[in-house]
Amino acid sequence: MKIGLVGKPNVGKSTFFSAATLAKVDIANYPFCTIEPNVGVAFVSARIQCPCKDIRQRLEAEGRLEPVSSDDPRQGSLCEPRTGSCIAHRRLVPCFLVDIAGLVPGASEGRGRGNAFLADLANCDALIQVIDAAGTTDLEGNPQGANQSKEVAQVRIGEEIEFLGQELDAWIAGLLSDGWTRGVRRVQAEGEKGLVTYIHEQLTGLGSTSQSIALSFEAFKEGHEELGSPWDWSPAIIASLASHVRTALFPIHIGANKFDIAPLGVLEGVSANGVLMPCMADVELALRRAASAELIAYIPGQDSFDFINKDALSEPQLNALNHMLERLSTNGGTGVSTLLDTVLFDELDHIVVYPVQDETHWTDGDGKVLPDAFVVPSGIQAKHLAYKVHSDLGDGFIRGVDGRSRRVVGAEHEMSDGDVLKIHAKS
Ligand SMILES: Nc1nc2c(ncn2[C@@H]2O[C@H](COP(=O)(O)OP(=O)(O)O)[C@@H](O)[C@H]2O)c(=O)[nH]1
Ligand SMILES: [Mg+2]
Repeated sequence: MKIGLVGKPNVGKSTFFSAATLAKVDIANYPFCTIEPNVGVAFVSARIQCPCKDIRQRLEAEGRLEPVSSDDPRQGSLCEPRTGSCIAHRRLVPCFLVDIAGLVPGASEGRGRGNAFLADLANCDALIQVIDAAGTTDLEGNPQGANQSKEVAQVRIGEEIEFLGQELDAWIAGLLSDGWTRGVRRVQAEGEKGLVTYIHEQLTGLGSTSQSIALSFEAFKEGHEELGSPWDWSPAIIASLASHVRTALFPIHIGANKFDIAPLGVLEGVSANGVLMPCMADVELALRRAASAELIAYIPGQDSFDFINKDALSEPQLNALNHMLERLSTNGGTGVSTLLDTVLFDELDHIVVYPVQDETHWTDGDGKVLPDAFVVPSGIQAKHLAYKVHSDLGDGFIRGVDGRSRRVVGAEHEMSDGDVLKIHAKS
């Protein structure tokens, strides 16, 4: 799972990236992170509590475990995550983030990082456009002064959102136009179905499915009364088709950043082709740093934090933190984790499941409790999950056993959020 951060310069992409990926990660588990400096791991809290809670409840009920003591640093968690962590049964799971610099006018014509930029975008499962909700920068990212009126900020926001859409549209139109006339003539005997297949083929590599192309083609047709033969379509018609396809393939979620200095009500009437969330990336970064320095206890996503040791703080530090505390409560959090959570679990519809080797103790071969948490599409079938664990487990799949009900499940069993599954396979 890979989420790309994109946007014009100076909006706070790198700040968002640093804040979200601040947690120390054993990068040995993620080989490609060491190669690409702009790729990092953000830890997102699973929506369903870690199944180690069930283990604790069972053991406590059987009198084999004392209730959680107030000084337990793990606050009751019993699992041993290979990556991420779990405190108070709040299990953190990895989500890859990419800081994609290079959105400049003309990227679709190869300017700036042009094609490399677009290839980066195409490799992501979802895009978050970080925008400057305060309107403090122009389209090239040049500072325009901190105190912008709501009207000016709204105009800039509109331009900014349109700008990325236009670059993506132009890029897709370019991919479609390549060999268009010849291509569509070749499929003319197959009618519309052939045409949709042809478009799909032209765009493989962008994560298009024939279904998403078919749907966007319907929407495109509705917008045009008389289309005539595809080989006669003007560049403007192909551009319109590209725009419909882009909307289907690249919903763009928006992190309306610098919300701490944005004029009141600036997002009223702003619409996005995806989630729109106010964000304060630099507040998130400051809070996470303060938390790793053990000055505060802050759980990303929450709208408040606790001071750990006020006496250790200088007056400016205390003032700054109090100021941030106020911001958090008026905005309901910094928006950084909440946006990732919403995109990953709601928009991409992913769930967290726990493969184990021992269906009774929920351990792996070494006796580790619930070491792995997999982030997978909702409803993934047991056998597909097996493939994600190891190709041998997929190839040799015999049956699964649901860790909670102990029921045997078949290859096509659909997994739900928080499931624990033992996989039996031929070795
Ligand atoms: N007021 C405010 N400034 C921010 C916020 N996030 C980032 N910035 C500032 O915006 C500037 C550009 O940030 P950067 O992350 O380098 O932007 P990028 O070019 O999009 O990667 C820096 O001075 C940041 O400190 C925010 O939430 N609020
Ligand atoms: Mg940057």
